[in-house]
Amino acid sequence: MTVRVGVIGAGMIGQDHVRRLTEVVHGAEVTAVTDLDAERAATVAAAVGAWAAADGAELIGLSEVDAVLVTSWGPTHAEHVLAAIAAGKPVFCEKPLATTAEDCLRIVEAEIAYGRRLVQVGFMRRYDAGYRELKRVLDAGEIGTPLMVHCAHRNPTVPESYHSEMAAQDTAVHEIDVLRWLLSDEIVSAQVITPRPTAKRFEHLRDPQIMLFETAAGVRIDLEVFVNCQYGYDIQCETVGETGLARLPEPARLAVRSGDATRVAVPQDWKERFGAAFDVEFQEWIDTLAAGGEPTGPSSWDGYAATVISDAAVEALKSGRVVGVTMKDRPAFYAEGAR
Ligand code: NAD
Ligand code: ISE
Repeated sequence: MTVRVGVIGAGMIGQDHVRRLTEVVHGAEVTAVTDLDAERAATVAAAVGAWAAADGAELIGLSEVDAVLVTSWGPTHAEHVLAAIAAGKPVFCEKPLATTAEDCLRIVEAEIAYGRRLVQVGFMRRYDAGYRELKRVLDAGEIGTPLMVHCAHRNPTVPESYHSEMAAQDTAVHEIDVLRWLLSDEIVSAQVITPRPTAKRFEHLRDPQIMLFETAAGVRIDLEVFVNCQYGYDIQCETVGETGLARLPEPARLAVRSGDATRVAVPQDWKERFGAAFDVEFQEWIDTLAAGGEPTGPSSWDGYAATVISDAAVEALKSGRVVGVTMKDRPAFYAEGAR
């Protein structure tokens, strides 16, 4: 069975996912596209022989759309995800699930009321081969009980519209999700320290930031978020356990020896660094839907948790204090192995 996907938001990542669903993933077809910019929607739709819908509501209602992909701006996600649930259609939502904890909870409640998982959130790192290997090693107990995790999330530059809160909400949110998953643990507090700011930033931005998280089991995580590092898109993750250490591998790149030096290129953006992870993420999503199953990737609950924890980090940045994470109890619907 071919899964017919409607795409809401034909910007940078929306266009990349349209290409992926059309050229890389087996068993999928993009049948409709919409965007606030109607001309953009028409161009992207025409290139793949899809219908350019007037808006998200029309797209979700189309009988030619079996599943919905939301790649519009974050504040619009909740509206589209809730509409897809109301229509009983599976929906893949790029991160964040929603920009407020309240909206995330509305989605969680709507999905529970529907009685079946429909939502998957686009935390693609869970599909990266390196992170999967790291999880296998941790789960197998090969480095003993995890005690500390040292991470870095660096972007070469960010646009002027990127503000200090986005370091948690837009950037660190990937580590927040992947570390909850890697450690099978929950983050319970956040603190943010601000080193000397880089001169290579827009004046309004606090950059870099060091985020310190603690988990329920007492694991300490330090995360450097540095979004104007200049040299590349660099993701580091090292877990220290009682009997060893496991480090995320560097992406495979050719090593060029020339003169008296060895040069290995550093990826320049998330598309390059996580391209293969996105491919796996979408293939698995489509395969599950084609088989009539419920999505197995990051859930609405994971989307809610990530938003609550990044909100705590934002509060920690503003207050300079250690901020406790206040989260609802996890519903049985989302318990591990429940579905
Ligand atoms: P973008 O600005 O390039 O594209 C967003 C598009 O959505 C624009 O074309 C805009 O006109 C359209 N849009 C906005 N509201 C809409 C609505 N209500 N209905 C229809 N179209 C609408 O942004 P982007 O970089 O593509 O990011 C989109 C989303 O993807 C964001 O939530 C972002 O956080 C996420 N993202 C995820 C990753 C990742 O690593 N997983 C990377 C980049 C972006
Ligand atoms: C962007 O939205 C992403 O999701 C990237 O993975 C992240 O590195 C970047 O900082 C965000 O702005």
